[in-house]
Amino acid sequence: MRKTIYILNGPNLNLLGKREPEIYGHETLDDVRAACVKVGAASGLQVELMQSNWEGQIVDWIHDARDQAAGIIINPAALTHTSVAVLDALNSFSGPVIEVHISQVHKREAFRHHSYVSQRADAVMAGFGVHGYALAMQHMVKLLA
Ligand code: CA2
Repeated sequence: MRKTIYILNGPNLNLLGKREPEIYGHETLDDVRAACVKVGAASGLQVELMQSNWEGQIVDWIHDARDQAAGIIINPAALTHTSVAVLDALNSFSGPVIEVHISQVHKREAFRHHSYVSQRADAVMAGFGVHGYALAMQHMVKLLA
């Protein structure tokens, strides 16, 4: 059976490519999905990319990943900086977790410098633009090899 990677995206990332291109670029989540599917296909990994504006939905998907996914790539968006619930859910998942931020959060406002999710993440990407997702997929391939 092919392994599946969940790529989870938090609040407002549905606007990717449609607003604030100076920070987040012009590419959409569909473009991100296509790039990650391509990386996965070369290594026999399947990709499921989801986005929600609801914290509880992200938590539920992380719980689903316990049975359904070999690894999680997550851009928790604003929940990065606020959500103990997302951290607790990730702590219940035993596979590799990679945290992705499109922007270089450490160059931005101080409140973006702290991440609850980083306490669980096996790797963190920030400032690579949306290319960070495909890079995270490449690293996921290595972690699962
Ligand atoms: O840089 C990232 O990927 C962030 O996770 C994005 C979050 C922000 O709260 C984090 O501090 C860093 C915001 C996501 C909002 O996404 C938008 C995309 C396009 C237009 C408007 C919002």
